Amino acid sequence: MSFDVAKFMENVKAKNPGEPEFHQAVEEVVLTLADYINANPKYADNKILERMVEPERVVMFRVPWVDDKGEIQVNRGYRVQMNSAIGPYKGGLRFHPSVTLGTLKFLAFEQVFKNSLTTLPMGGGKGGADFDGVGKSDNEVMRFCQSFMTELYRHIGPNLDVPAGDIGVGAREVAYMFGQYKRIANEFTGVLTGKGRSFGGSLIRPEATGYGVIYFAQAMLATKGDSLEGKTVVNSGGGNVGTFLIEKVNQLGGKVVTVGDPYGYVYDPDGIKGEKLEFLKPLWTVYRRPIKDFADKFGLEYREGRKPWEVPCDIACPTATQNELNEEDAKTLIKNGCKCIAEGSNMSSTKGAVDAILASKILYSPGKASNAGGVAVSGLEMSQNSMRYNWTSEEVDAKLQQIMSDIHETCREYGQEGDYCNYVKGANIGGFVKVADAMIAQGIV
Ligand code: 2IT
Repeated sequence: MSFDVAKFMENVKAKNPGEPEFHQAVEEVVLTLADYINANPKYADNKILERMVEPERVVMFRVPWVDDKGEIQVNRGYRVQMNSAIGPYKGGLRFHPSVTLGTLKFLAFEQVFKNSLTTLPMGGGKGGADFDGVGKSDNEVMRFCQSFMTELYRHIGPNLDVPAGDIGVGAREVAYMFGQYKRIANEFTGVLTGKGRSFGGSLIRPEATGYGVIYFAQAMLATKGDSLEGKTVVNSGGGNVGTFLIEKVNQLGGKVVTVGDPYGYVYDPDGIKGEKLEFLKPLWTVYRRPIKDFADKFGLEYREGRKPWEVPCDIACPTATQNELNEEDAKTLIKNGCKCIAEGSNMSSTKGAVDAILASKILYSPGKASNAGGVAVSGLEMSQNSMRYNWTSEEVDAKLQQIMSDIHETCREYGQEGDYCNYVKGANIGGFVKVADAMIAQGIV
């Protein structure tokens, strides 16, 4: 049975109307997998892709809560349990007004491949709500998180589904949700990751995604005999991923000259370091404040309504959200001499951008490979919780570095084409094989 991409995508679109991001994520994967699947007929015979695009389970629920004025608010909550062939569902929760079922299906689909690449036993899932934490008081956020968990708790568990943070869900939200789970389930267990240190969180989990992106970039550069030393890096996000990415670039002798938010970006030709970086770290993740505050505080240039990809650089790191880098941005980066793009956000680039970047043959890693450090350390947090033991920062960081290096090797194994490595193809095939073989072994379930 040969695999027909066009027909497959037609079915996916017909069955999942109004979910353009899900279509985009699936199409990218099936286009890069088609040759491999045709060369290995067991995958088409077993309808593996047809099964993988169908979530094992989706829950959608009402999240009612009362704001500080005493008014009733209603949000919509979700958990997409995409694939559990190789482990319990694992993936973040996103709280953002843009969240829809389609967004979470795309993220859950990506997560299946990413988690497989980490080498750890984790299936893929994603969840969240259309809740906007900006401008909400601590008590409002707590009440929302408690209401969200009051429904979600019956669908998750340490051997079933282990959520974590994502956009709009940081240490504070995870802690409130953990507290509510513990209270309702009457059990102290590692049911969420990204927890506080004093109740089962792992060292290096906050740093893991940003550090991991740079470890991956380092591995890509090393294939060209190059390093981060002396490099100029352009970065978009000022959240958890972006800030720790900046820290790692600084440690390795490079400099990061931009940080942004949906409204604009700050340009700092000297590089964001020292006191500036320490101010920046909690600005969004704790205080949910706009990036303009950063420019104002240090007298830096704020470029309103613009994106950082116009700044000439050696390396570009999108760390904000999906489709933040379009075809025009990609062409501008390449024209200005950018040699490496390492994605920190999930599906950072539009299809047009990916095509332009691949055609240029510069070093390019998709988010599912280079941002896997976050979920990898979540997997290590689960291991530590199960052992009732904590590793030191050095131990966790060493494991993170090893995992990023292993992911890089897997991408090369499946993506090397002569002296060029197509990391998109490598990550998709590498992530697919383990899950697909487990699904075949487990029968038609
Ligand atoms: O996109 C991601 O990999 C995450 N938001 C982290 C997921 C996790 O379970 O740590």
